[in-house]
Amino acid sequence: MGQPVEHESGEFGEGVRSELPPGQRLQRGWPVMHYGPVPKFRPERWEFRVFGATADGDKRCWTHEEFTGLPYTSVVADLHCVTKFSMLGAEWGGVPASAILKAAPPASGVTHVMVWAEYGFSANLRLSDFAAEGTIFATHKDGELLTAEHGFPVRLVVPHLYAWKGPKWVRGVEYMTEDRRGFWEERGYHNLGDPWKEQRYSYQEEPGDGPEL
Ligand SMILES: Nc1nc2c(c(=O)[nH]1)N[C@H]1C(S)=C(S)[C@@H](COP(=O)(O)O)O[C@H]1N2
Ligand SMILES: [Mo]
Repeated sequence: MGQPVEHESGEFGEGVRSELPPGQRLQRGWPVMHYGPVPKFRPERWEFRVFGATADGDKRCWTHEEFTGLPYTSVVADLHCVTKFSMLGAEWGGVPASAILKAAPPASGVTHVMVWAEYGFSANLRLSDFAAEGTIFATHKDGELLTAEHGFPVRLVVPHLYAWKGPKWVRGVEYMTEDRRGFWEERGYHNLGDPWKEQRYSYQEEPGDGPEL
């Protein structure tokens, strides 16, 4: 499968090894990669919304101040861009997706979520991928607040999927009782996006991997 990569000692701690998924190459530094402009953060207008099929049928809304008061954790994760470069070993700090699920429980029929960002950018995820242990709404990277171009104030990181599944500038989560394609999933990218299976493009999808295109 992937080629083993050994980091210079000290960079990520002694003996830490990451692996590159098939077809990926290691990128030094941290490029900025997204479609469209970088949004301006307006704290008085910003809110984080959970809507759709919630357990009690109500929407849930957090101001920026409230959001930063949610449970905080950190996750070391790699970021694999489908254009074939990978950044390894960032430490992301923020609110685990599991904390959102706990604060705003989904209805029992929820199978997928749509994560919404500024300008209507979106990414769909299976509920199981969203609820996975490493999935985190990151506010910090390597101990510092995110920069605007990397998603300030909040970006999603889904360590086990390609990076487009993690919107920067997230504004909300929609609970869904059936799957629907997000921004890149409608535009030729794979509905599931597992880098270890090289699920890059929608033409690779097998029956059951996603809704009809
Ligand atoms: N809102 C938004 N988030 C996005 C994207 C985008 O176009 N818009 N691109 C994704 C892709 S393809 C990648 S590789 C990562 C890149 O994150 P970075 O700029 O912090 O390296 O952001 C992801 N999140
Ligand atoms: Mo990407």
